Amino acid sequence: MKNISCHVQRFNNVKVFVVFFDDLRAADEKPRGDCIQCGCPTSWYNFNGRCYKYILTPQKWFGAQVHCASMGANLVSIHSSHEQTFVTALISSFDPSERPTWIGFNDLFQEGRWTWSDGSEVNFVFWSTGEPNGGTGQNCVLNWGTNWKWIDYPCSYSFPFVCTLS
Ligand SMILES: [Ca+2]
Repeated sequence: MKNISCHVQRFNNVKVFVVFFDDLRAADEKPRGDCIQCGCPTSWYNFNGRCYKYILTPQKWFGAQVHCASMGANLVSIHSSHEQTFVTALISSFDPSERPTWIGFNDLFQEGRWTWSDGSEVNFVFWSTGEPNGGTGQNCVLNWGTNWKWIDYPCSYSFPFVCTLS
């Protein structure tokens, strides 16, 4: 019984894997194994050994982080252009309308000092032109669907988000 199918898709000229569920009711056979979900729990997706999950239900940034933490995860941290492309492809595959999506980047603790909520090193940024520009009024970061770059935004707005297992 096959309940998932995997497709290779090009996004910004980078080859990524996208998984589609054909029949979630057939879940008595665990959908793991030979593709992108390898090593990840059901409905999490693997990129370079980490597991990612897209959450469609909008939440404020703090609520999103708490939701991720309730699953032993954090809001996603992004460390390369390939990872940025994977996360964006994951979002697009679940949400064709490509709404902006919270990521774990923030300067909540010290204005202008951007950190990841999972504590990982900041070794890659993908700011949109002119960003960040919100000062103390905008301390959380969205992956913005128009060009899929990052903008700072007020943390009190609700958006979908991506979690990553630690
Ligand atoms: Ca700020």
